[in-house]
Amino acid sequence: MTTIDARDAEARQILRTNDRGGYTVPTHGLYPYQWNWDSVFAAIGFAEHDMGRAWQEIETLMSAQWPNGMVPHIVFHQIDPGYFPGPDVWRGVGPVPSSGISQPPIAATFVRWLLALDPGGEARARALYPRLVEWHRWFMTWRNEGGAIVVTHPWETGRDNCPDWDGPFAAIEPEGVDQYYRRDTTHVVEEERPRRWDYDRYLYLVKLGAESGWDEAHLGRVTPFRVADPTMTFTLLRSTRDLAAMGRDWGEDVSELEAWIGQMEAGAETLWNPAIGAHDTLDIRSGAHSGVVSNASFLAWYAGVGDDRLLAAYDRIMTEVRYGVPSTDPHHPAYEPKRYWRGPVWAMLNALVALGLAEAGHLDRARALTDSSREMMRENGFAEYFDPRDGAPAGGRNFTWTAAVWLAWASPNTRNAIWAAYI
Ligand code: 9WN
Repeated sequence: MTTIDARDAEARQILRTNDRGGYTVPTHGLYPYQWNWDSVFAAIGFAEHDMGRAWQEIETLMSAQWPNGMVPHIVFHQIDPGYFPGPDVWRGVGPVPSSGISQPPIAATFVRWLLALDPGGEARARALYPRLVEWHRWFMTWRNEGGAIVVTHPWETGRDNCPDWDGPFAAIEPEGVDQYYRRDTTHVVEEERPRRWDYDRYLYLVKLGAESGWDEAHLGRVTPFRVADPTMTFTLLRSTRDLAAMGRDWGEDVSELEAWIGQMEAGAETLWNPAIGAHDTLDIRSGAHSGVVSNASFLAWYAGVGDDRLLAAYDRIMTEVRYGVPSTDPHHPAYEPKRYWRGPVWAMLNALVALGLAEAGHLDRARALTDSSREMMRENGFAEYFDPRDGAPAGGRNFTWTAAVWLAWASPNTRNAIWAAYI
């Protein structure tokens, strides 16, 4: 039986091994570049033993910000043929080679946490502040549908192949996609990855964006894929609250941020689907809700808009699996417990759900989720994701964000003051 102490040491070692100098890769081989929200999780892991390195992780990410404010989802610092699609396919237009879409904007929240853990880092947080405001403004300008935040590619939500996209994807005929060779299935068995059907559509949407020079005004008009999403809406809402709190402390004018918060609170409500008792995605093109309860649905508490209406769905789903929170409701016909975002448990998402539950006063549930996640990682190590039936590890191994949330949240030896306040 692996002990908690042994896992602490292993988690630190994973962060060290995946460190490429100023930025961290999610895992060796499968993901050889800097990913946006992975890096932000890495930062909170580094904060356990190296605060300077924690700040640097987010600074490196933000240095890839585009002139229009967008912060890309992948930054291609050093070319690696082991990942597809690479920079030649994406054709990003920022200061560093990058993808052309963003990812869940959790950074402002984590910057506020780093500052709470390291008040001496105020100058670094202040330097990041205007860049974060610019990024949030990009979302509110280009991705704002009545206060709900939309994506133009599933990869943007970080929940690549969840069943929420099945409806909008069925309406897309991926014509004109050049022949391509996937690299992901050379690292991970096919059953744990998205299907070819999904990849054809992922690449169709990348091509559409790249050919437009990532012109958001143009894409907003022509793309067949425009879907309002709980991951984006809830993380941006939470991050904007944290950004406004920092700005207020520093005497900044935060009226624009406050207006965005009001808009997003209203927008979040448009994602509420009474048929499933949870927030889900809303396809702007067809007007249809997906009807899928996902782990992102339970980020409502983290966003400060979760109310007791959501508890029934949470309690039902958590009694159906040994390890929660499954990325797709096990009762949904599309549930697949080993296939990526169609069922498996993601520890880093659990960390945010647990914190939101605790902040909303649901302390027993927050502690139960923390305990079961700790057990899952202690037994099975730091995999990319886990099978909700038995915790079996799946996807990539030695994963940065899993190791990071172990250190910051799940390990009773090392958890930081943010989570320790409740759990
Ligand atoms: C595409 C790096 C990323 C995560 C995402 C996860 C996965 C990439 C892929 O890996 O996506 O961005 O190639 O499958 O879905 O959440 O940030 O860990």
